[in-house]
Amino acid sequence: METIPEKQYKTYFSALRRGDRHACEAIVAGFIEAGIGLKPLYTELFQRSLYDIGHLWERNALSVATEHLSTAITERLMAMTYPMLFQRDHVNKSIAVACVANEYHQVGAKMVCDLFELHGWNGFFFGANTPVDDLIKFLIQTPTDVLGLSLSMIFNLDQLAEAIKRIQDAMPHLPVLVGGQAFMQDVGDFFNRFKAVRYLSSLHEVENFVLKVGELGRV
Ligand code: B12
Repeated sequence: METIPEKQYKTYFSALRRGDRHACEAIVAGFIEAGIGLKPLYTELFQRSLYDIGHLWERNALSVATEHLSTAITERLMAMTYPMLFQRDHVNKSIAVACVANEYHQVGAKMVCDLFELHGWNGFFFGANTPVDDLIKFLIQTPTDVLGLSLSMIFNLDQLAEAIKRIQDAMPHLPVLVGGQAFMQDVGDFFNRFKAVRYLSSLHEVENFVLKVGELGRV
């Protein structure tokens, strides 16, 4: 099963909106049972529904409480995919994924980390608002092959630039992936300021990256 039928999306969205976790779980369990891939489940169900929640929230058509509840339910539902994630052999590569300080949107970052794990990588997911000093300490103690940094809010762009500068000063050869909705806006000369920083706009591009690394045997 490779896509989510529109009718089932609507049923799911309506359950999510009213905070009916059990109905959402039953729908997701049905998709997993039917052999849905991780990418369509994450993008066509979870991401799409959170974007739709965001649109309603922006128009004051639903409350902050409903948005929080929908996000919390989604994060729980993502855990249902764990049996899918660890079926493949390990490939002896690892990725760390984090959001920089003051960046609280962590769901997309988690999806990216999970997709690497699906392909046999070891994933270290730090989540929202990660202090850069602590991240650097971790990366020195536990070398990883790639670092992923997620940015949703353009007002955190300077935080991200500062974090990348400090990380690359400490680990000049660590490849850095960036992504998130902030990059859909004008980020000025952001990418000219760094070497080895790559923007991937979707889980599809993330998967192509992982497959390419697999073919080349190196990042
Ligand atoms: C949930 C949510 C929150 C939650 C987040 C909680 C959590 N646990 O993550 C909370 C309540 C904290 C929050 C706060 C705020 N939010 Co908010 N939030 C959302 C909402 C509804 C969903 C976010 C989400 O999970 N999306 C789903 C994920 C899967 O999508 P994604 O992040 O785009 O990730 C995908 C890609 O971008 C990419 N990707 C993401 N990260 C990475 C990293 C790498 C390395 C790579 C390669 C790829 C990649 O892959 C992912 C999978 O496809 C969005 C609506 C929306 N459009 O997303 C608003 C939204 C992002 N928020 C918004 C706003 C305004 C805010 C606040 C400023 C509100 C306020 N006044 O306080 C604060 C800012 C907080 C902060 N400093 O970070 C606006 C941003 C508008 C704008 N253009 O800047 C949005 C778009 C809502 C809206 N329509 O107005 N929010």
